Amino acid sequence: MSPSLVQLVDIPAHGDARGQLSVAEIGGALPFTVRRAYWIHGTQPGVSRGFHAHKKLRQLCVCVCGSVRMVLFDGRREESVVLDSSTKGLLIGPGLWREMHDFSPDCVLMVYAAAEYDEADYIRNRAEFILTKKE
Ligand code: T46
Repeated sequence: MSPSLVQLVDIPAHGDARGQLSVAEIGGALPFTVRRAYWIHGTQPGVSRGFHAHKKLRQLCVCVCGSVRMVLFDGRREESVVLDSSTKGLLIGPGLWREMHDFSPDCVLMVYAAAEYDEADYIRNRAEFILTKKE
């Protein structure tokens, strides 16, 4: 059986009477050194994002507030997962088409990336992405 495209990792939370503190660190939830972090927020109702793949980039996505549905496609199979917890991270490796749908108005999606921003690492055309899988 093929491995799942959706790779979720647990993010430990330290809760006490004051609230929660969640941790992503190397050797824990993070399997790579973080070179960049960005966050997606203020997404307008009905708007979807993503629609690209990365050639090399590895990322960990954590929905720290609200919810979003992530869709992953490897050129053959498509899988989807709703991220709605700050204690679950979605690892997305290279060679996966990703889309983000159904953002809640309060959604804040944190993304930890293994490399700096590089537009040359993106494949933004779905047909071109599918062709890379046939090479
Ligand atoms: C991904 C999904 C989950 C930068 O200048 N620096 C950055 O580090 C990033 C990530 C983006 N940008 C610029 C490029 C565009 O002009 O910000 C603009 C929006 O980026 P984009 O349309 O690629 O955003 P999303 O939400 O479609 O995709 C993003 C990431 O780009 C991508 O790596 O995997 O989130």
